[in-house]
Amino acid sequence: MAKTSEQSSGTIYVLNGPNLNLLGTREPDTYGHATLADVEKLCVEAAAEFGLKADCRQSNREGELVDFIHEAHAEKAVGIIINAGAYSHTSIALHDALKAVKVPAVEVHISNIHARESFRHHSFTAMAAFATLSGFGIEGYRLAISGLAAKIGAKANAKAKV
Ligand code: CA2
Repeated sequence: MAKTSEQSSGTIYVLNGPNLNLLGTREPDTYGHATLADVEKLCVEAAAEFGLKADCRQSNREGELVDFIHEAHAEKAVGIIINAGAYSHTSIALHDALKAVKVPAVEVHISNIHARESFRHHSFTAMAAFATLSGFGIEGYRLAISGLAAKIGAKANAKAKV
């Protein structure tokens, strides 16, 4: 059967790292009031506008995030959106996993990491991503999905309200 513009033509893995399960519960001045569930809903809706699915995962463990990246490759995901939290600034393992799988990746940070402490200014995961977004709040995830869709040639469907 022919695929309609409303049907899914691929899956994006949306990976959130340590402590992002706490979103909406503290530090609202830095991270806002939205919860991780709100972020994941936003991602599912944003992906659907391009006929894509969002498979959202969160882990506080570096190795599990590496496993998710491998899984994205094994499952032939069309892209990865990753906010590796503090592991962005420390994890060569996540950098290497992203480089190894060659799935196009966008790094997102809710806060502007360059306007914060100097230890947040470098990101290993950014070096393995084709683009980064930092400081747009949770809207950064929607922008990242839109940018990824453009990169892979996924078109917004007719009903999209972008
Ligand atoms: O701005 C971002 O998205 C960060 O990735 C968030 C990380 C931080 O280590 C990065 O430098 C920038 C921290 C995530 C912790 O999230 C919390 C959310 C609410 C309350 C406490 C922590």
